[in-house]
Amino acid sequence: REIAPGAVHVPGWLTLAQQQTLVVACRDWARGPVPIRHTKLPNGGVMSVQTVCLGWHWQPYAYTRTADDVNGARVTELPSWLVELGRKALVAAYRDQDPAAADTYPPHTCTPDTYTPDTALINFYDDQAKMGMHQDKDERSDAPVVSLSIGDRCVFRFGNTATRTKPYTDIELASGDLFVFGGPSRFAYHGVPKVRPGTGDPATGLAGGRLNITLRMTGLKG
Ligand code: MD5
Ligand code: FE
Repeated sequence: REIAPGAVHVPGWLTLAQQQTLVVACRDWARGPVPIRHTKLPNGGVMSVQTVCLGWHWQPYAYTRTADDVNGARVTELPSWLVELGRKALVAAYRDQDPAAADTYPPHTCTPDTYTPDTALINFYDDQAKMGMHQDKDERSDAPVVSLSIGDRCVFRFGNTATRTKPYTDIELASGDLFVFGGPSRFAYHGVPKVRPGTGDPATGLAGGRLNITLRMTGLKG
């Protein structure tokens, strides 16, 4: 389950009921006030995934409170039940895995008790969508990122902190899986080279595609 120091995969962590709740909530958040959209990059590119944000809006490559690149609206608040879910995720990935080392394992700046994510990025992948290798470094915090997957399976590529190329490890992520990226893995390169169409369970409420929810601490004030 520990793919690299601080990078912990917990397969099947979300119950079906939790996945259903998240799908319903994401459908609501996707409607607005900032509608889910393919993010336009400053270099003229357009991302193949569709994204909606809570708490802070990720406007490549900065966080803002209003979606100035979409419709100028203020983003939806991050609900406290997602903050609570993020803390439970750290318990499952870190504290439960090595109770003796407790909150010092692996080295990270947040215990589950102090983890206070203030943004969620919700990505929807259709059959063709992918995400190229990148680092998440727009946050001014090295607190862990919590990743929740729902729907179709995908290939998740976990790389290294030095280069966007090899060595990397390909991992299959399935519906309900939790992944926590903390400590020395927080700033590793990673991407999603492919989704596996038709591999999700319609009982989640997602008829097709893949949903990924990441909880993060931006380190920003205001
Ligand atoms: C996804 N999303 O499956 C992934 C899951 C993104 C993104 O990459 O930026 O929206 S989050 C994976 C992640 C986050 C932080 C660090 C690392 C991976 N890592 O060190 O590998 O849509
Ligand atoms: Fe990322």
